[in-house]
This record gives sequence, C-alpha cells and structure tokens, in this order.
Amino acid sequence: MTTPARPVGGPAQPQLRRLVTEIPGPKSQELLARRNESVAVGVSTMLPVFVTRAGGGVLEDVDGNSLIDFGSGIAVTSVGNSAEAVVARATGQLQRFTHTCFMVTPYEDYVAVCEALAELTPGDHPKKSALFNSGAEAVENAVKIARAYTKRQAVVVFDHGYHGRTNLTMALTAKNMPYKNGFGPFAPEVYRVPMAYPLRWPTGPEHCAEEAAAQAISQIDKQIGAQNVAAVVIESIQGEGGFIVPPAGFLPRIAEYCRANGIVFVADEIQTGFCRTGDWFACEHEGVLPDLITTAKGLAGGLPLAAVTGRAQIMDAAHPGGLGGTYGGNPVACAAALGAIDTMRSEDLAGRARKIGETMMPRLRALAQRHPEIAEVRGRGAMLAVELVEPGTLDPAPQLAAKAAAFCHAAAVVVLTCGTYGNVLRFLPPLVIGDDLLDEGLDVIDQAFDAVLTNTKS
Ligand code: PLZ
Repeated sequence: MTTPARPVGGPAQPQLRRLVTEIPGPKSQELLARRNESVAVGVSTMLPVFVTRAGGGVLEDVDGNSLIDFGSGIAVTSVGNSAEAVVARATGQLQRFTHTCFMVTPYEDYVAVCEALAELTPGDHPKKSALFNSGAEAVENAVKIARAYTKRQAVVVFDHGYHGRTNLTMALTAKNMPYKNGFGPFAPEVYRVPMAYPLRWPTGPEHCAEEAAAQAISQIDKQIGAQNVAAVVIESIQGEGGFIVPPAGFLPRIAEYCRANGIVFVADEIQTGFCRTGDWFACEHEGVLPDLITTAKGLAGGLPLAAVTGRAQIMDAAHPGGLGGTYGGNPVACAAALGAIDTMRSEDLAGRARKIGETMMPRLRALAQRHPEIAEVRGRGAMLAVELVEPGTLDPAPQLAAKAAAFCHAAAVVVLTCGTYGNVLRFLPPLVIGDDLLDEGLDVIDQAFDAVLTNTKS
C-alpha cells in the first residue's frame, strides 16, 4: 500500500491511502458547519474533507485520513502539491518582496516566465505574452487582443466548451447550469457552433471530424460572415464539457479556416496545457499552430497565474496600457511558475503523463468491457475519463457518475465528474504520483463500478 515519496512530490509525506474515520470525518464535519455559516452557497464544495497537507499523490485531512488524489485541484498540481522547486522559488521570492505591480515597477521573473512561454508553446515565430491571475482572465484578454488586432468583434466558440465564469467567459461557456443560470445578460457578439463529439455524432464517429468542421464553418460563413470574426476560441481537448477529444482532422481544419480568413485561432489550453496530455500542449498532438494560446492551472504549481501567449504582432496590437491588472503576473506566482516549469522539464513530466495514460487506459477499457454503462473511455495522457449512459442507449446516466464518485470518495480516492450531462467521471492525477498509488486508485475505481453498476456484459 505504500510508495516511497517521489523527490519532487513536496514535503516528505507518506504516500499512502489511509482511512481512519468515515469521509468526511468529525473534524471536517465541524469545519463544514462553520463553512456553511460563513461561505456563500454559490461556492460549492464537491468533497468536504478539509485538507491540512498534500504532496506527491495524496491529500491529508484534519481527521488524519490520507486520500489518493486523482483530481490535482482540477488539473493544477501537475508537479505535485508544494513541489520542491515551487516551494523553494516561491519562498525565496516571498522573503524578498511580495508585490510591486508589474505595471508600476517590474521584476525579472515576469519576463522569465514570458520567455519560457515563448520557448515552450508551439511554433518558432516571434512570440510575446501577458500574464494574469486566472484562466477566465486570460481568455477575456485573448479576446480583447484578437479584437484589437483584427478590428472585428465576433467570437466563435463550440458546443460543450468551457472558458470561465466572468461575464464575457460565461457567454463563451456553453453550459447553463451551474455556470450561467440567472446571471445574464451575457456579452454580445458570441456565437456557438457544433463541436466534434465522436460518441454523440449522429452519423457516427467516423464522419464526425469532417462533418462537424463543415457544419461549424458553414454556420460561421452563413450566420456571422468570416470577415466579422475576430477569434475562434477552442479547447484542444474539452475539459469541463466532458473530456471530449476532437477526432483527428477537426482542429487542423478549423485552424486552417481561421488562417485563410484572417481569424485569430485561440487554443484554450488552460486545462490541457503543461504536460497534462503527454505533450507540453495538447494542440501539438496534431501539429496545430495556434495564433494565441491561453494557459493557467498547471503553469504555476498551484499559485494563481495565467497567460496569453502568441504571435508578437497580434499580442502587440493592444495599445500601451490596454492590458494589465493590479496582480497580473504576481512575483510569487511567477517564481512558482519557474519552479514548476523546471520540474516539468527535469522530470520529463510529459513523458510521465504518457506513462500514466498507458497504465490507466487499459484498466479503464477492461472496466468498460465489463460494464455496458460505460459508453466510452477517452482522453490523452493523464487526462482520462469514462462517459456513463443507460445501457444500450446514449442516454446520459449522471446518477451513475455521481454514485461511482461517491464510492471513490468514501474509499479515500478523489475523483471528479464533468460533462454537459454530468455523466462523465474524469481522472487527473498529479503527474508525480507513484505507480503503486496509481494502481491502488484504479483498484478503488474498479470496486466502485462493480458496486454501483449491477449490469455486466457476458
Ligand atoms: N478554460 C479550458 O478548464 C477552468 C473550472 C472550475 P479559471 N476549469 C475549471 C469551476 O467550476 O469554476 C478553465 C478551463 C478552461 C478556462 C477555465 C477558467 O479558468 O482559472 O477557473 O478562471
């Protein structure tokens, strides 16, 4: 049951699953009662175990339980929690200064992060970056920049897409509940087109890439006019929408259409970026070259930092002073990002993500063989999911996803759900998780499905 802590996994901490109370335990329940009195209802909590320490592949709670982490705080702690290099660099920075505001008096690490982004993102054309605090802010700024560059207004997004919770990004996000309901009016000049979703494509997955791209392009041409479109914004693999992997050919076709029509192609790599899918960025898988790329989450090992990176001539289209924010590119977050990037490089975490996928994928496929409720196992690298349906149909079965997740949680394995229909169980382990913990987490997932899904394929 134990795995030695990996060196980059943060504070020396036993790498094991340990249940000493029910989940949530009594101390967590006390804190939950306080939370419910003081924290707004709108901010939800999926699993109310209050964390005291985390590192490698585990989260420890106030009751002394140790949970296997298959969530990474929604794809953030890819390098592990409190990863050594992140802590060292951020601590050093904390001791030197915490803030000056880059727009007032700058500091080197902001520049170093932008240099690293230019180097790591696809393409060897001249690139520039601007730094922000959250993914949503990065996406908003990518739209601002694309509008300034093209002098056009329309923004095209896709079914099932997720881009954030601010006013503009709510408009870009597809799903009403819980993200948008009652929060309108939404920003204008946002248009949604079909997404290539192979499992649910009416004429079958083999036609999906071509037909979905043709439909999307035809809608843009007929309903908006390419000449009015500033940007097409798309996740290279959709995250919150259900880990929907676009079939081969779809992204290149959309990117090509953008190039031919002077539209800024924005890859939202906030969830997929920084080694998660086995490449530095998921768009590299098909050699797609975005004009702008938005990143956050994995970039800074748990500190809030986000970026827009892209072609220098596009990035420079916003006038001096047109982009920014008090905290954007905070020095502690930048130091953390440099530590996280060093770790990803030195530990080859992209390779590790591929290895995790090679371990998990066959186990999940074997599970799908046993359970007809699993309509599809999909994802790439360490970004994997199963979609649950009523057997023999494509009717979403969100209650099964919820039950399987609840079983895992009770057994001290943190898994998340997602999907437009809430019927997808997703797995996002830290990339530094040990093999033993990975296997043990998979064992628990097996048990969860065996317990929750009564049907079995003969
Ligand atoms: N773009 C592709 O995945 C954030 C959302 C969690 P922020 N995804 C997690 C929730 O319910 O709020 C995300 C993303 C993609 C943009 C964002 C937004 O990033 O840092 O949450 O603003």
